[in-house]
Amino acid sequence: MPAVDAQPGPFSFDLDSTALVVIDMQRDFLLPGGFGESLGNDVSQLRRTIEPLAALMAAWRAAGLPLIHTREGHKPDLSDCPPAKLNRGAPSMRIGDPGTFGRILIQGEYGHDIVDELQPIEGETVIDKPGKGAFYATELSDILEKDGIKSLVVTGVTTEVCVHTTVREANDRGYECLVLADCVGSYFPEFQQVGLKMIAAQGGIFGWVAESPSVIAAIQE
Ligand code: TIU
Repeated sequence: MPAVDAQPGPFSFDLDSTALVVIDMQRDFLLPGGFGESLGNDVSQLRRTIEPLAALMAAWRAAGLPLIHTREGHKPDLSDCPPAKLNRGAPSMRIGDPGTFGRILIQGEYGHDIVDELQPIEGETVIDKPGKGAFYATELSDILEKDGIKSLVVTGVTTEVCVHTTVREANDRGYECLVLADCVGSYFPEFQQVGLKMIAAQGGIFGWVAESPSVIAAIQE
C-alpha cells in the first residue's frame, strides 16, 4: 500500500480504491479577463496550480487510476441556481451574465469549461455541480460507491470554497481525503494557508495535506 508524507502524519492509500478529484479548474475562475478576475481577484494565485496539476494528472493517467473532474455551473435558464446564490454580494458580473468567455458559469459556454492544459480525456468522469460541494445535487456518491472508491486525492480551486466544501462533504460520507497544497489555490494567500491548516489540524479533522511530487513518487513505485 503506497504511503505519502503528509500532515498530520503519513497518508496510506490503496491504488484500487483511490480517485483523483480535480475541482472546478474552469476558465471562468482561472483565465485573465474572466469572471474571477472581474470580481477583483488575482488569478495568478490559482494559475500556479496548473503546472503541478498537469504533471500529477499525467502520472495518474499513466498508472491507470480513476480521475474525476468537476465543473461549477448552471443550466442556461438558471433553474438550478437558487436566488440566494444568484443575488449574493454586489459583483460587477453575475452568474448568467454575458462575460468575456460567454455567459458566466453557464453549462455549454466556453468559460464554464476546463482550461486547455487540464482538459479531461475520454473515459474520465466530469461532474457538473450547481453548488460548492461536489456531492450536493450530483451523481458523485453513486459513482464512487459503484467503483469501490474509499480515498480521494483532492485538487483544484478554490481552496477555502469548493475544495473545502467537497472535502467536508466527503469526510462526513466516510471518505479519506488527501489535499495537495501545490495543486489547490485560493485568490487569497491567507485563506490558502489557513484553509490547508484547517484540514490537517486536530489530528486530521477533515483529512491530510501533502505535496503532489510525493504522490507521483508513490504511484510510480
Ligand atoms: N469553485 C469555487 O471555488 N467556486 C467559487 O465561487 N470560488 C470562489 O472562491 N469564489
